[in-house]
Amino acid sequence: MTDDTRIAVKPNVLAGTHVDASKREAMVAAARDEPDVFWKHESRRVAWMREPTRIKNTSFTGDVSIRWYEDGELNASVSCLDRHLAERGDQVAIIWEGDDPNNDAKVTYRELHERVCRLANVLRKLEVKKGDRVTIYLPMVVEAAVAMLACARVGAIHSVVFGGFSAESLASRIQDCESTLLITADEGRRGGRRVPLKTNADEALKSSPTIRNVVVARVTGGEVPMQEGRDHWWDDLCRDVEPSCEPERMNAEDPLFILYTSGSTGKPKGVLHTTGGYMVWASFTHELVFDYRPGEVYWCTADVGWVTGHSYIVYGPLANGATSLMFEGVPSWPDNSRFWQVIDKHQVNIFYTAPTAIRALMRDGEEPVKRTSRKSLRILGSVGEPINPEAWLWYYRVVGDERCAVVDTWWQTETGGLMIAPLPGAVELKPGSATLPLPGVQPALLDNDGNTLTGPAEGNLVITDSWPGQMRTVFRDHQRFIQTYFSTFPGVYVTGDGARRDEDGYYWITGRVDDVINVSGHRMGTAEIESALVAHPKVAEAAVVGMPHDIKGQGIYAYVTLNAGEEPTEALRKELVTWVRKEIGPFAAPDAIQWAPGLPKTRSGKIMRRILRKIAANEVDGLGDTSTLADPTVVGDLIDNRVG
Ligand code: 6R9
Repeated sequence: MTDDTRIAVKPNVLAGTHVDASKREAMVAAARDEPDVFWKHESRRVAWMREPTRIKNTSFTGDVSIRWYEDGELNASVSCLDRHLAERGDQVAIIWEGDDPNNDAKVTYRELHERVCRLANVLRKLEVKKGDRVTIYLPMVVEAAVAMLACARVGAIHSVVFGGFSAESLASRIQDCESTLLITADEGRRGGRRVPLKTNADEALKSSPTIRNVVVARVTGGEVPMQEGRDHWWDDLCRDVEPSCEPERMNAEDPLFILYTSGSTGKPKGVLHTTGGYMVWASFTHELVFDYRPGEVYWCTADVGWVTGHSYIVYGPLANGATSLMFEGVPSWPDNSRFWQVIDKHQVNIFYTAPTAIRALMRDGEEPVKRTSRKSLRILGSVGEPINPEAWLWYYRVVGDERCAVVDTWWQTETGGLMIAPLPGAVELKPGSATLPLPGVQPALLDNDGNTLTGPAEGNLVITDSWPGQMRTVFRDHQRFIQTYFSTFPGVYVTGDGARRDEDGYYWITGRVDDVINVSGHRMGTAEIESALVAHPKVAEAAVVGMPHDIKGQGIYAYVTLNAGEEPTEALRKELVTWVRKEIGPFAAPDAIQWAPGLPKTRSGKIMRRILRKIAANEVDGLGDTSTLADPTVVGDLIDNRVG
């Protein structure tokens, strides 16, 4: 595969495409040269209670201040619900497909509006006020979208915690933002198994004193303990309130949500998104990149616990009046044809998933795909990690029958929405490349000294000016925001990713340049896994790096030094894996643990991760300079005892 491999999208897929190549060029120029005019125009995508007159007011230097539409007022739930009622109240807003293939449901915009209003009234009754934080710990059920929108309606800031996180991870996320209310469920369902959400929540609540009320959705009907006065069943509460609810007037810069995400150091950061700019960006990118047309069925397979679920299951599609499919299950259950069966069952037109899922399904060959029709499909999206050209081509050929555009979308929790991605019909595709920046996105590549690279080059991917969906701050820690994103290279937003730009200006994301790893699209800081490991009483020290993994993209490789006198046994290895699952969540379980009597450190005590990454990847010939190590002999021992 070379950079010249180009794929032009078949015209029949694109009849009536919103944006063609020349329109795209014009949009890119307008957004760059006259951002106030361009983004004033695009602001019409959301329903304002007070139209903004001040559009862009941003600075990437000094104290870093990002404000968009700052005198506008709106409520995100009105943009997603109320304003659709007249025109498409009876259109399906959410198709819910259960873990069990015989279990599904359709919720119209009118029904969704009523469910959101009822829960919003419940929140008000439980004294949740504008600016309060509400933590949401739910499986992939319609209630998750209802809960997010109900928070938005009363002006509460939601913090969704992925249902795969452990009690400990949930507790630390509640503590950091001091939520006063938790919304959870009895249990979740995934791949035929049950996930004990309420039990985990109860465990977390032992160390979460700020929570006054817990609203529990009945999902499986499983028996769970309810604490009198604190825990309430969702259905009981919603029965006794009005089906309509006055939305809170929010300033465009009032917070909409917090989403915790991993960085290279410290505990996860509370990424804060505000209302106006985020909603415009979610709507704009969803319509352009997925070429969304009224009446189409759109399916994003992400979990609402990640940013992709926020922007591309809930806010973007609903702002655009789309029919958004929400899937409770997994691609491999009851069998590995499930995705394609769901596509046929609900006549899905646009499908958006992660490379890790594609790679896992590829392994099972074409038959599970080919036994389904998939005729309804028009656009295929990819997100979460770099997609290798082989997986891209399989997606294009086998899933899309060479008929559908594949849109590889690069973005981050911090960016709120898609940043680098093709507009189908306007941009020719290259397998493995996220292609070109969207209108309003100004990427650049810098070398390690901060010099801007021109033409074809590889370097640190930065964004030189603000876009409406950008995160505004780290919740209650603006200094950390500045430090993390604007200090390595002053004056630009540092993404933490590396990228290559080819002769045609196409971007090829090469992966993280920091200590963040991406396992099956789950983003984790190596520091988080290390601190979980050293919390074990037998562990003295740990260093975690990513290693290449065929399906997951990256696997977790941990070097562990035990306390003096502890025996490195197989049983202890298993115990440590279980320990990390419990501390963080099942997805953070190490794939390999190597016992390391010593770690390669510089004389100042800094672990040389470059070396550990090479050993984990079994690239021991190119270890580079090890002369600055305090004790170079540890390297030989580590190489000899490599695992796997
Ligand atoms: C949306 C999301 C962000 C990190 C990002 C990058 C990686 C996401 C990608 C991609 C290559 C793509 N990433 N999409 N890498 N190509 N299309 O995933 O957000 O969980 O914050 O992760 O994921 O490394 O920096 P988040």
